[in-house]
Amino acid sequence: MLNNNISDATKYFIDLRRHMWVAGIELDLRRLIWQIAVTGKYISAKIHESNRKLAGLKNIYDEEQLALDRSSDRILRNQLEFSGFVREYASEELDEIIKIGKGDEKYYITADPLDGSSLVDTNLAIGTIIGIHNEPVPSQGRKSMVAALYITYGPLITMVYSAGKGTHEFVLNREGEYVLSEENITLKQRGSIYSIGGLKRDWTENHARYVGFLDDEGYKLRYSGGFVPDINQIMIKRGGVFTYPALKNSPNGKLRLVFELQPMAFLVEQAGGRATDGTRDILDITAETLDQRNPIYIGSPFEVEKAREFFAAGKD
Ligand code: AFP
Repeated sequence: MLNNNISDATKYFIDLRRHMWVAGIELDLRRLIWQIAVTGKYISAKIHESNRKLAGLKNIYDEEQLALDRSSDRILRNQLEFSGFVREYASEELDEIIKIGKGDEKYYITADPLDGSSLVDTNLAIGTIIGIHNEPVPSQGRKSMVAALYITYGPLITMVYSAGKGTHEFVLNREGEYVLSEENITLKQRGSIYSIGGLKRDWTENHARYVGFLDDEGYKLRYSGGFVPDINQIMIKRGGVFTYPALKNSPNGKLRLVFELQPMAFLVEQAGGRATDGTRDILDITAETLDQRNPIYIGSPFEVEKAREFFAAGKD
């Protein structure tokens, strides 16, 4: 692991490949993470090129445009097909897991190629979420997940990864290199912001009491509607809680366990935080189906444990 006291001037020269090498991450995994990070550049170029146009629209040459989330999926899939490290690819954009390797590759990928695509027209940040497993998915997250990462497409393009040796942020610079910006991100025991998805009128009693507690404690609301930037905010501000809860009319919440929740739980745990559905650790939940949804409370230890307490003591 690199020196924590590394100066700002020095750390900007540490690129992603060097960081992973110094951290002692296994060669194939390093190469795979690198290839996915590179894909972020192509997806970001696609976002720019789309000029906010979404599915079903025609471009200036009168050609049908693919929705950005679907074209991001294609970019990712094409890149990984030739990587030599990926046996199977499961994407939120596809109905089935597809075999993209020869059959002897080590890794299984889960991808949410472009999360928050409905925010593209507003010019808010959006992102890509990746999980890397050494067993077929869907399976038990903690047991099979060896790495996770997300890429944010905002004013800056950043990449946050963990291969089980801490969580680190890199910024894409003008030369096209991912350079280290935050090493060993460590969440505080307790933060001061909350992000809450779902309509208030649909909240369960336990959840409403929990939010009431956060309000009384003076937490500030910070919600963009994009899972990646909302989690990234907690990472970079070093604390707080994001929740997309069980709702009266959708008891499993909205977000997908395999594609969204488990990769983020891995990254947050590696940063000293926690993630629960109210009773179980997100990474301990076995997915029954690829598109399974679960409620989530994720962030600093204090807020996540408080959520567990409210659910343990509560009625619903
Ligand atoms: P889209 O990909 O359809 O924009 O959904 C984004 C998302 O899956 C996730 O990124 C957000 O946290 C969540 O939905 C926001 O949901 P609400 O619009 O219900 O707040």
